[in-house]
Amino acid sequence: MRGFFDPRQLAHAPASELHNGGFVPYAETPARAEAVAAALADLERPADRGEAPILAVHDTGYVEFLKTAPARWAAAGRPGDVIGYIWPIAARRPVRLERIDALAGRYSLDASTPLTAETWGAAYWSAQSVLAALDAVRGGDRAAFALCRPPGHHAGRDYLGGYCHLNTAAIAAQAAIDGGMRRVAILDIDYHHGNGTQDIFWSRGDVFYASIHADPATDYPFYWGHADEIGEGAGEGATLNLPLPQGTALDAFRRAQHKALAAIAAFAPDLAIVSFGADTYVGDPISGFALRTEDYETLARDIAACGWPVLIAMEGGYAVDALGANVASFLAGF
Ligand code: OKP
Ligand code: ZN
Repeated sequence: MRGFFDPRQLAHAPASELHNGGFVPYAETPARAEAVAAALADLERPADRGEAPILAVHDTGYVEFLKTAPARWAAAGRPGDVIGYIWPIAARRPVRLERIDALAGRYSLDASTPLTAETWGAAYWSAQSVLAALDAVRGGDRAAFALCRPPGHHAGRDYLGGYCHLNTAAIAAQAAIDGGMRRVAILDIDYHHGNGTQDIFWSRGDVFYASIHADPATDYPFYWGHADEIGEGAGEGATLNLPLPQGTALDAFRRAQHKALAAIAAFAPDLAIVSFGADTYVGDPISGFALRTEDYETLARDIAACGWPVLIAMEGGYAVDALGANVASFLAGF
């Protein structure tokens, strides 16, 4: 299977994140991507397909914010990485936002995703990696892998959060549709619910979003991912949430994935995009499921058996020492 990654994705390295009342080392490290790259032979560098496929999903003002916020932060005399502290919880009236702090709140979901001067470049190449993998599948490959880092599934049209800035799975889905595919399914099997992906396609009937994740009653992102969230308008029924309790191991996870695959099969997609997180691993430091390395191959075989072309986009996975083996196991299932 071809895989894509650009070393410029490594440059984003915030110092810390706000966690349980204090600043702790940032969990979404460059070492994660290095571990995956080391475990997979010959990842290819993506070509540059430009900003248009990014802007087909993301708001122009938001993209401008990602590019310029670090310089504005520095110009305001601030130390460290850009981080918001005030959020517009009510309706967003079109008020003029002048201060960097106002913008940081406007364009973010949480305070666990600081921006550095290198963030835009890393996110840009993460998006280019997923677009390159899409082209491999469009060219006839049964499956292709994008080592997306930073990850994408918490990022919405106009907000970052959960270590995510550009929604790579959504960018690939939109590019697939714009390239002539009629229906795309996204299967999100990261430990966390992909609130950004769900939000982007919430009212759309051409992109099916199915997610298996830790119950938002106990886990980030808390506000989204409940079973009764099913989409609306043309998208009603095109969102499927399968929350599972902490402690979930292979059997229950696999049963949930069978449900998701059956729903996707009924949707009859031209392409399946898998938002793959290995933070479902038993040894993950920030998560609570109990999958083992060999389980990823089993889950991948179940997906491959459905017969759709598959684009695999990397999301989370924070047990760095096991991450390469876990991703290799998943890819082996295809
Ligand atoms: C990203 B992905 C407070 C805890 C919040 C955010 C988790 C983001 C996971 N620092 N952590 O879905 O793997
Ligand atoms: Zn996750």
